[in-house]
Amino acid sequence: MEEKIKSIFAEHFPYKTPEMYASAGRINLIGEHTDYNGGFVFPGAIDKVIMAAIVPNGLSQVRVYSVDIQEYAEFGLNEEDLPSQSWARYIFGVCREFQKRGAAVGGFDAVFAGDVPLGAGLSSSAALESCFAFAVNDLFNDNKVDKFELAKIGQSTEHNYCGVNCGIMDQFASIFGKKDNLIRLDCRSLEYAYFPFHPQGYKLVLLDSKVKHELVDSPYNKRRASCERVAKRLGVETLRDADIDMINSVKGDITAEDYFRAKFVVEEKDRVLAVCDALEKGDYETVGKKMYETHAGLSVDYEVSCEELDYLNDIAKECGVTGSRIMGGGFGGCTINLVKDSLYESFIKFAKEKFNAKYGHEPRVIDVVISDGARRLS
Ligand code: GAF
Repeated sequence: MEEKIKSIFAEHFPYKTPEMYASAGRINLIGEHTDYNGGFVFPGAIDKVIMAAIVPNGLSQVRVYSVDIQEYAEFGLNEEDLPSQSWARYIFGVCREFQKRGAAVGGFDAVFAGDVPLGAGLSSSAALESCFAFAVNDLFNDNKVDKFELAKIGQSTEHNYCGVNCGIMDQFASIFGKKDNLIRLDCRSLEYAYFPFHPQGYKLVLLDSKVKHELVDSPYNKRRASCERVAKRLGVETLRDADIDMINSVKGDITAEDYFRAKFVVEEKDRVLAVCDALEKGDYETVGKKMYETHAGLSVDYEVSCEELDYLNDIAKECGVTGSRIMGGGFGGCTINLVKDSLYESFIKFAKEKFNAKYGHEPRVIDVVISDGARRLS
């Protein structure tokens, strides 16, 4: 991918050799919809990236070509210069968020491409934001903006330019990702710890339902609003400060929908910590059990699953897979599966056949390796 991007860059912008940057998509072992509730998450960066060739152009214009979408965008750096292409808004947003923080950004020329599957819930958008945030910091700010702020720049880009009121998990994982390590992140304090992840005798595999996951215009923001209403009713800042007894105590004053959303969040918060403990002991059976519990909660209480993802979860159960659940925001995308090595081949074969028989296409199998996050390549 690197050579291809460089050669396309040379065609579009022949005058100068660019610097190369990359940032990663992410998986999340457990802890969904907890980030914007101040809870814990447990993600890791993966070996699927967005990669960009970038060089400052001395103008106040950004000129950028997307290899995968085969589109070119050109925009200025003022608020009114918002580009019309939705993919370019991620880059524009990153530039604007640097400016809002008093950091430097000038015009630049860029070409980018990626292998983070789009719409699969692996956070290609966070990879794009983090790649450009890392590059702008390196090229215009001598890397003076710290990594926490880089993650926040990506998150604010989603809020202010892309219409998704997301939490910090995806951008944090993309920026802070470390090879062979998952990250336990406390989304309230942003304290984090790396957990070496070498599941002996198990594999992590994603099965993409190919139901397009798209958080823009999805009910994602509605889920967040439900949680905020319950927190407000309880008089706490976020549901991080609530437990099931507190939620039960206001059951009569909130809608049934809000009740079930909040119930899921407080249960999920505890599951993340239980999984971290289990991992430290090498107890993968408990990890897997919690993954199934998360799936049930996301499907029944949080209602972010779909028929295809529930079916993939049922198939995993039927095969005796250790753990399986919807991953990411939901509304389509992948399941993440923790599978014993000895079961891997037969599970994949069985899942493909059964899913194909019901939906007329096979799920896409995505093997992932836990890898480094944002970085300069050259
Ligand atoms: C999406 C969001 F971007 C994250 O912030 C997080 O809320 C996730 O859905 C659900 O855990 O990926």
